[in-house]
Amino acid sequence: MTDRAYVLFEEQQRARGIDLEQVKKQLSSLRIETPSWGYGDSGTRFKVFRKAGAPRNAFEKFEDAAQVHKLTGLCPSVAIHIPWDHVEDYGALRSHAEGLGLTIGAVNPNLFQEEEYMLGSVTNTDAAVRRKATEHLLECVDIAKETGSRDISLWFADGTNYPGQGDIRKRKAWMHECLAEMYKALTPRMRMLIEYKCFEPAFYHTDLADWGMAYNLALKLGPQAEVLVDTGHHLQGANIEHIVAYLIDEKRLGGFHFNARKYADDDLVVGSMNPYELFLIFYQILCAGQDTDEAVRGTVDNIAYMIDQSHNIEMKIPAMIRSVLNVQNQYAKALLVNHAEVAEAQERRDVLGAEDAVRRAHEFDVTPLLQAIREEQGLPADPMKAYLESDYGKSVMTRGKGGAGW
Ligand code: LRH
Ligand code: MN
Ligand code: MN
Repeated sequence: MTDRAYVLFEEQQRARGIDLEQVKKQLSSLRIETPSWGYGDSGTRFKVFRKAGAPRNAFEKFEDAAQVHKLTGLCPSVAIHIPWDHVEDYGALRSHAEGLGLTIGAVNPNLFQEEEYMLGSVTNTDAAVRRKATEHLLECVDIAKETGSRDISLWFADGTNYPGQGDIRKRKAWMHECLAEMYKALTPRMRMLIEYKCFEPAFYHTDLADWGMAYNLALKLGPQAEVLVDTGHHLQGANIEHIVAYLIDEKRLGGFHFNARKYADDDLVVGSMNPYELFLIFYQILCAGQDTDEAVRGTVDNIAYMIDQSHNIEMKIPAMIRSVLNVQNQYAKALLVNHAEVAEAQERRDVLGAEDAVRRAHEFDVTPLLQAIREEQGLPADPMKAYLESDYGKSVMTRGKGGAGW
């Protein structure tokens, strides 16, 4: 590598005691799953702007996702959402994905769009509705078997809007009962990733409002149930990296849904507003990755990094490219933390020294490093530019308007 910027970067990092070969190895193994629903026409409750060229079905969503992987080398799997991505033959969808160099990732059941679920799905007072919801969960386990998916991500819109509207403790028991039935249907390699959200669409109480409730449920279900941290699902000021460190230490962090949190749930580009938070999340993960406890390291190795964004005004494929590049960027910066330096400062009880050792890593421009890696992997140095200069965006215009929404 003769690029001057990279030579300088290499010198600078070696002088700090950073093993760049190791950094490159870790960077090269980063995988970020993209969501099928991030490619289709989607939006907010106010308006969905229909875009020409939007994918019309699950097969076309995978074609768009393949572009993101082709240019970034980061996204070989795509999460699906059922029934948004319902197809007659999941084997055919799987072959289509594989033909594009992709695999089908997490299966996401949808328990929030049927009339019957207005007052809850797995927490509904009506046993017939809970049965219907459980059947859908079981259907998703079967789909996961066909698609070869390991993970089933569970997010529930369940909750109440007013005090007294529901019996909170009964709802808790019903949810546990339905999920325990689902748990029994899992194959040994499958995982249930349980997502929590502090509010919305219910505004008085959410049945799984925070990581503690999701963790408690996972504990009760068994070792194949883990917690999924959606970065958009916290109250302002929540220290997400603390939650991450805690869950890894308890060996129950299953994965992430990345997006940008401007209020609570939203679907804006991850890293666009608070990249330092993302960096600090990765810093905690990397700290845990050095743990002497093999089980903690095993948890770290199995974290599923996923994007959960439904872009409204953005161009879908470029927005997804931007998102995964932002994640890669912050991960690269976190890899530059000198952990020995932090430990020494902690030992000296040097508060500012420790903070400085962490923050300094964030201040490096990692562009030369990422470009070097992309060059080594035969990828475009600037994936966004490469996409915008490609004809793919134009070629999908034959699809016309009226694509698949969510
Ligand atoms: C709603 C939500 C949730 C799910 C996704 C499909 O909050 O964003 O995070 O994972 O829809
Ligand atoms: Mn989510
Ligand atoms: Mn969400």
